[in-house]
Amino acid sequence: MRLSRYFLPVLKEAPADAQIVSHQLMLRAGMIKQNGAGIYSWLPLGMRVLHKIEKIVREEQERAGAVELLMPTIQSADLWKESGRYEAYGKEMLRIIDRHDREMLYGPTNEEMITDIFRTYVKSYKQLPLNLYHIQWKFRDEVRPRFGVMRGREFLMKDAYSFDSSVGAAKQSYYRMFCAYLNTFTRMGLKAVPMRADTGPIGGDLSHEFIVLADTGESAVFCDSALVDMPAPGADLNFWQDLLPEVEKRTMLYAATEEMHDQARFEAEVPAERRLSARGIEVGHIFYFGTKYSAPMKAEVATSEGKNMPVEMGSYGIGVSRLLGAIIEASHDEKGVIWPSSVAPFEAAVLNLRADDADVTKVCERAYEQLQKAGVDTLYDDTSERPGAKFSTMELIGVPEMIVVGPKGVKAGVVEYRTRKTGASEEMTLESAINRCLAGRRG
Ligand code: 5CA
Repeated sequence: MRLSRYFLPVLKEAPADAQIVSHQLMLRAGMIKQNGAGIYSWLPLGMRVLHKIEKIVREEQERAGAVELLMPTIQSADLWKESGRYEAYGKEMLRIIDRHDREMLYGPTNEEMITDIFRTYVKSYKQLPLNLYHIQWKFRDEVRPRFGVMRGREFLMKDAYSFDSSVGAAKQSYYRMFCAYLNTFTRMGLKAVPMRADTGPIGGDLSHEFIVLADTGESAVFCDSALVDMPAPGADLNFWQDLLPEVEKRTMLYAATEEMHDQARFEAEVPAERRLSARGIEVGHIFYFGTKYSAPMKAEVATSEGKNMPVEMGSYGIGVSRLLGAIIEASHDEKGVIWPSSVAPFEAAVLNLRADDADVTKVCERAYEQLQKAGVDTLYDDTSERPGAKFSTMELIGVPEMIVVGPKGVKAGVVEYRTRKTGASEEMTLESAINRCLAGRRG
């Protein structure tokens, strides 16, 4: 992408009401624009990151056996009356009356709708296990929308729903998502710790939140630091074996959110030097709730004995739009965002320090073309801004790698290669700099 043709409205100052660094940086880097309380437009740069996060989420969902579909944002109240949640959900639900006086709502979650889809088509245990997911906008009329995309009213969620014919099988579905979540967040450069959690309005008796540790997190959390240091299961994990050992390795270590915390147990189970009390951002939440929806909504399957039973269910959410905020909270400095390559809006940048110099421009064009040919998402700053402003913008938006081309270097046959994370800069030939960008992207 040529910057001269792009739309990147960066700001010098963040609006005063942005309280946390991720919100300030997202506004300053021209990623989002607020349109109302807790409602945002995704400007081109923000949308790129959103898409990269979605892609990782999709790949890891599919690896764990989940199948994508897409349900609408607007739902009929009738389904929610069947499950008994229509009244119970309260003021967080945005209720709408259509022209025929039908009660509708903007979906805050999709347990009812997916249960309705399931009961229409699936009748036998032979069609199970099944896990269906979508990535769709949700609306929750939060009392206090704040911190930008962290607690929005309209936000993007990945929600998956599992269906099984026994409690044992349903637990394995839960464990598959548990492991998939660890892999997903690791690929985004995050350390997300699974913690026992309260189930709230979704319900059920088994639930974990995935928490990214950050000072600005909304919840207080307590855990064994060994859990933070434990690596994710990794892409080689066989999702179709018994995953209980993989899950237990983690759940045997103490970790709890404020609502579930038991100080006496914490002190008894965790050696003093490993007791971590911190703040955290909830980026994912998984639930096993058995027949809470399938029983009232009569989503039944025939068992091998020919009897009908309500299907065993779980649901699994990831805050896709919230993840942008969480990643920035975990990875930034005083100059701006430091994106991990996997989610960076652009993987590399080419900086032309003298757009009016034909030789410099020729080298830049070559660099841009070669990077693009190699499949590297590249932003080419071909504008005539001053060098200082160009560097500041690149640092603010956090492009991981940069090739800087100026007249002195071109005469000497070299360019400058810089990494955003360390700020380190080296002179080298254009070919070497391009190879470094390709290697950085793989690493
Ligand atoms: N139906 C279940 C699982 S699919 C569910 O809705 N779970 S949830 O309420 O915990 O939401 C799932 C994830 O969405 C949360 O872990 C969080 O990361 C994200 N989320 C929830 N509310 C908001 C919000 N107001 N703004 C941004 N992200 C949110």
